[in-house]
Amino acid sequence: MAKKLHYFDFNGVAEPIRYILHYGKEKFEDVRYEYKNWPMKNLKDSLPYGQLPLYEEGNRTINQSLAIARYVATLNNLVPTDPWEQAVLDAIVFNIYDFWQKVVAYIKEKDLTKKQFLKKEIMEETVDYFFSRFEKELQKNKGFFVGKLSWADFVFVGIVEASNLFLGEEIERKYPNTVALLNKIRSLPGVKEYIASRKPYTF
Ligand SMILES: N[C@@H](CCC(=O)N[C@@H](CS)C(=O)NCC(=O)O)C(=O)O
Repeated sequence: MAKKLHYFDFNGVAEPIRYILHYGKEKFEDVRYEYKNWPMKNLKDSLPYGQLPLYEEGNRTINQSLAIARYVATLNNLVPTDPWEQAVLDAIVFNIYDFWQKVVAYIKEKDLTKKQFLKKEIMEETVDYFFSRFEKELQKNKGFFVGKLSWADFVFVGIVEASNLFLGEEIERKYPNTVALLNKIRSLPGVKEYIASRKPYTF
């Protein structure tokens, strides 16, 4: 069945999905829309909730980046079978997205003074609040979120990279377990070749 992932021409919330699909050596069409042309009314109106990403498989579609990431991860043995571990990872990805929502608020803010304030808050408080906790999880689980590679690791790395793109920072700098996980995911077979072939992202 033909697989297609529709998203913008930057990393954002779709990059973890792209990473998982490449890691799984899945054949898929990586459909990218130029953000500067958004909103493309016809496309937006055709989307179930007016937003991207959208994942297509044959004649079926799903939206919501985490649902898509979890689904493609399941196809590639990146979701544990143990229900407790599954719930632990669900909690982790929601924690990662709680952090991401702060970055989204910064991205969306149009008022420059407020935007500066949000960035200062993220860099001086929010990053440490979340990343000190993520570090503890990684430390106690052999460098992963549940002791072995899982979909949460991909979501984490993708969100760190997306945050860096929009903030113009390297938020992982002070967090050694995070840096190690980034390097691990980026050098996985499939992911490594994809990164080497990808155009640099700008925003
Ligand atoms: N909760 C959704 C959020 C999707 C979302 O915010 N998409 C943004 C890009 S990251 C979008 O489509 N923005 C354009 C718009 O809302 O018109 C998810 O995780 O997939």
